[in-house]
Amino acid sequence: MSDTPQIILLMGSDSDLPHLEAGLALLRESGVAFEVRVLSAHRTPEEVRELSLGARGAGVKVLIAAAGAAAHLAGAVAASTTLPVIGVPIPSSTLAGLDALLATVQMPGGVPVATVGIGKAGGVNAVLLALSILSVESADLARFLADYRKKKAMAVFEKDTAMRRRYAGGADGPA
Ligand code: RP5
Repeated sequence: MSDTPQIILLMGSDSDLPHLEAGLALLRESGVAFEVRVLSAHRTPEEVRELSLGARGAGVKVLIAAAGAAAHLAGAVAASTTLPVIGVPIPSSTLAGLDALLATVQMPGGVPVATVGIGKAGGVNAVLLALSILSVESADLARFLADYRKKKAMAVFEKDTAMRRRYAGGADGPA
């Protein structure tokens, strides 16, 4: 695959990383070229704008922007590009991510941000959504995503088997 980053994942602070590591591991596994940046809508607004303005010309296909608290990063990115932008609300403040969710999802009409759930599951889903977008033109990625779903289903079947064994016999079974 090409070395040009297809996906850029931005986070507002390196303190957001623990919530994004599972998604980043998945991104690595996918084999898609990506770049990870720490840029802040409030602390480094010029750099956010510069990156967003140049992304399409640089061959980037999807941007993921993760931020907590007054999370304006995804919106600030979307303001300067028409590429797909996926926002991940990070639970980094005393409001546990509800603040970031509302700040990320409530974009004014005309400037879309596809917002996923708060925290780690959101980080994973943001990566899966970005890969889904790329899979429109990649049979390899479509296969990768189908395999991922199969593995998730297998994990549920294993848990189901374990649970049925544990409670086999119902009311008459072992405590
Ligand atoms: C947000 O403020 C960041 O995305 C982070 O979630 C939060 C706190 O940042 P730090 O003070 O830890 O750098 O912009």
